[in-house]
This record gives sequence, structure tokens and C-alpha cells, in this order.
Amino acid sequence: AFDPRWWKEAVVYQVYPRSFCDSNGDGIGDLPGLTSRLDHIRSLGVQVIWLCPHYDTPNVDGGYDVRDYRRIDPALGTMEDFDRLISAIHERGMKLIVDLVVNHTSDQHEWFRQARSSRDSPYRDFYIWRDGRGENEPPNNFVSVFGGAAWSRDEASGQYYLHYFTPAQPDLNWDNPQVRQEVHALMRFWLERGVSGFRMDSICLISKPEGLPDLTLAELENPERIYARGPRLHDYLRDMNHEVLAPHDCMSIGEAFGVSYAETPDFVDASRHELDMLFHFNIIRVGRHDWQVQQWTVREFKALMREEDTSPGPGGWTTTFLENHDNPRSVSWFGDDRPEMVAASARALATLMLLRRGTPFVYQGEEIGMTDIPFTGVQDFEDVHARTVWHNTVEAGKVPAEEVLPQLGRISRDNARTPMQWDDGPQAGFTTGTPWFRLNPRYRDINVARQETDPSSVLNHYRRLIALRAAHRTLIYGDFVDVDPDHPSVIAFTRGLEGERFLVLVNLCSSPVHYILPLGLELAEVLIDSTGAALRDVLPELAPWQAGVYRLK
Ligand code: TEU
Ligand code: CA
Repeated sequence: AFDPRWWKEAVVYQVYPRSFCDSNGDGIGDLPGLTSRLDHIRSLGVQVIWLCPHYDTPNVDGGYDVRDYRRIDPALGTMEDFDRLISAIHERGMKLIVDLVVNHTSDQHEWFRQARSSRDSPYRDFYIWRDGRGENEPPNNFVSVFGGAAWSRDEASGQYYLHYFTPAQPDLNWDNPQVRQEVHALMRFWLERGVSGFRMDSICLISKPEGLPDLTLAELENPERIYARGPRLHDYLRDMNHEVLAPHDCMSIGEAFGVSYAETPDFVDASRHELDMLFHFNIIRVGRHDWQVQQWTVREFKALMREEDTSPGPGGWTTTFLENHDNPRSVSWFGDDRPEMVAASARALATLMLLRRGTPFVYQGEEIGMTDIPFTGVQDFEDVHARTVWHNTVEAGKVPAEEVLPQLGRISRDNARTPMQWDDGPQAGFTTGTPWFRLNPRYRDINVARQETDPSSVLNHYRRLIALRAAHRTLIYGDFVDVDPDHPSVIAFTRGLEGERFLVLVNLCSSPVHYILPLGLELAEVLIDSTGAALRDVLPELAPWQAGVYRLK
């Protein structure tokens, strides 16, 4: 038994608008630029576009610092541009969801300007203010997700305000009912303009720990686990669902930073009436802890896939993704981005990402296998997270630059934020001006135009996989079984529903592998094979990064 929903069947395409397409030559991607490229997105077979923040912002954190929730960032366009974008999306039979950034606002938001103007301001209680503990010591030892103290002192009143991210992103006080009403109102504003749901930024952090006690040393290792466990979180989510989401046929995805797999059903079980899905970061963050890069294995990766699959419980649903605007390019992290392997490994990753159980999220550029960019020094980082880490490690004299730089280069969010590579012409077809952020030099080889005409390209592989998923309910709703948890480089899982069974097979390494199927499995038909192999040639020799989906007998 399964519960069909359009948002389970959809594939979502995430757009980071600043880096997608520039329409007016100022070097910044914008809404008309996105509108002009909708046919590319449509051609993938996706039904939903998730637009990263499009709100008025001083842009300290890529738009995740909102100055006005009802205005469009002038760098991205106007409200008319937004309305035209929505109509053009609807004309193509697609839907738009937007980012909802309401754990915090910008420090330039009118509420915060009022709040900091005086202790008696009616907006004071929109944020979280406390006196310090003695001279120059913050109220408690909370640390920011980006590193450093989570409190900043406001000179005017001498009090500290809480910020889980940068000091330019003060956290809202959700315990204040007026704050909740304001958030509900702004959500309705966008729903009435035609959006079909929200990706909710840092949403699990909105309820703050009771009494704001110090974190223990152990808790300081992963402070998000405490931040995501506020006592009223579920009340606020249910309230939001009841007040805003339920009356609309929309989709909601919560960023689940700090939430464990075990806690997932509390958010997404349909009977809870909270959220439809969560984004867990266990898989995308395999092999790293904050900025530190570690070893990881395919076995570990498979164990996470199994946990992720069961995490929502029988009455819930999950997401599947290997990229977003906060993480390195998947082909550079999980794959092999050397020229001879980049396309094969991107096809392999696409296969396992799109055919797992869950709503898939494709990040712009992932569909052509865009890669990380080189960094030569701290001056190359635009990302406020990378710069904050540098400040707290190298500049603080704690870790040598030679140790931090290569790791930061690998994890920097900048890797995902270089301009989209449309063609091999000037500025990769992204802009006629000077791009706001440097292009990846590999755009001459890796670009949409070039892949358009090559049937075996990464781009065309995405199109085939997405079409296949749409054509088989089994690939959407069917159960997920990891049939070979122990193999060190091959991922083999089945998807089954009502007697039909498919096998997804991926060789996750750059060498050929001699592979025998687990007992009882026999291939009956090739649906997609990345090497174009015929049925009798698929096994036992798997090529480097060979990936496919096959009907089982
Ligand atoms: O991210 C919050 C988050 O959970 C982290 O993944 C964080 O981005 C990461 O540790 C930094 O490397 C969301 C947004 O996706 C991110 O872009 C914003 O910076 C952040 O919230 C604050 O709004
Ligand atoms: Ca522009």
C-alpha cells in the first residue's frame, strides 16, 4: 500500500539564481535569465523548480539574510519579473517552490533595526536578547554553525543578540506569537502569488533550548543536535501546517540539520501534519566533519542509504540528493573528476541518486557533471562559511594555513556557486558582462550545448533516467532493498512493487570490477545502461563507474 502524491512523483531542480543566467549583462544571474532558460529545465523532465532566496538582501550569506520578505532582490529583478517567471513555469506544466528563511532575518531587516534601536521597541522581543555574563562575556557558550560565538554585543543597549549563523543574521524569537503570525502572513503572501510550497531553511533550529544553558564539551562537537531539539519545534511546525500549508495543495521540505534519522517520523509521518519531507545531510556530508575532510567507504555510504530509506517510517517520505548550494560538486566528492572519468562517474551518481526511493533534487549544473573549482589562497573564497573557518583557524593561530587551505578548497560552498556552464563561448554563455563570481575553467569541455548533441552525455543520461522513473511507479513507490551491503565498490539495490522488480547496479570506482550478482537475482532486460551494454554483456565485468537499471526475472 502506498499513498500517491504529486510531490513524491516529481523531480525537483534547484536554482541558485545569482549563478544561473544573467539577462542584462551586469554579471549577476537574475529572474529573467532563469525564465529564458526554462526550456532547458523542462527538457530534463522535472516538474518542480526550487528557487534559492530571491528576497531583498544585503547578501552577506548568498541571500540567506533577508532584509524584506515581500520584495525581490533588485539584483535579481522586479516583482513583475517574478510574476512572469511563475506564469512561464506554469505554462510549461511545472511548479515553483521558494526558499523560506525564517530562523533568522538580516540585521538590516526593519524588525531588527527597530529592535536594536531601543530596549523598549515593540520589536525588541522579535529577537533573542540577553545580558552578558560579566565583562565581555556572552550569555552562554553557544557557537555559530559557521564557527565562533553565536552571540554579538549590540553597542547601543550593551545586550547580546543570538545568531546561529553570521552576526548579520540575528535569530528570530519564535516564542513570540507575533513572530509566528508574521511568518505565516509572509508565507501566504507567496502562496497567493502562485508558489507551490517551500524549502524551509534551518527550520529545525527555530525553537531555542529552554533557558539557554551552556553546551557541554561533547555537545559543542555537534551543537546543531541541541539546536534542532527545541522544546516547541513540533508545536510551531504543526501550527504552521494548520494555519498556512494545509489549505493549499503544496509541498514542504525542511532542512534537517541536527535531526537524527530516528527522529524523522516525528516530522514527516503524514499523521503528524508537519512537513512532507526532510533534507538529511548524512549522505552528502559523508567523509567530512565541518571543514575537516576524512576517509569514507562505499560500505559506509550504503549503510547511510539504507538508514535514510527507512528513516521516514511507513507513513512518511524522504528526499534524495547529492548536491545543493552548500556542498561541493558531487562528481568531485563522490566521483572522479579527472577528464577521463568525469562523465562516467557523473552518470553513475545520477543513476543511484535518481533511482533511490524519495523525491530527487537535482542541483543546477549537476545534470552536466560540473566540477569543483581550484583555489590558490584565501582571497579566492567568496563563501562566508569558508572565510569564517579561515578566521577561526588560521588567523586565530590554531591551525597552519597549509593544513586548512586544501580542506577548505574541497568543502567550500563556492564550488557549487560558480556560474552555470551553458556553452563554450565567452563567459560560458552565463553573461555578456563580467560574472560576479569566477567561472570554472573547465567550462570549455563541460557545458550544456556540447552535451545536448551527444546521446551518451551526462545530460542525456539524466533525461533518460528521469523519464524512466516517471514511466514506472515501481521506481517511485517501490521498496528499496540493498542486496549487497558488503561489496567494497559496487552498489546494488532493488526497487520492487506488486511483483515487479528492478535492479540498480553502480560500480562506484575508477577501475573495472568482476561482479557476480547475489544468489537468486537474474537480469531479464536492460532499461538503461551507462555503457550501452546489451543484456548478456552487462556482467560479470563492470566497467569503471558503469551504472544501470535492469528488470529482474
Ligand atoms: O544551511 C544551514 C545548514 O544546515 C548548513 O548546511 C550550513 O549551510 C553549512 O554548514 C555551511 O557550510 C542553510 C542554507 O542552506 C545556507 O546556505 C545558509 O548559509 C544557512 O542556512 C543560513 O541561512
Ligand atoms: Ca543580471
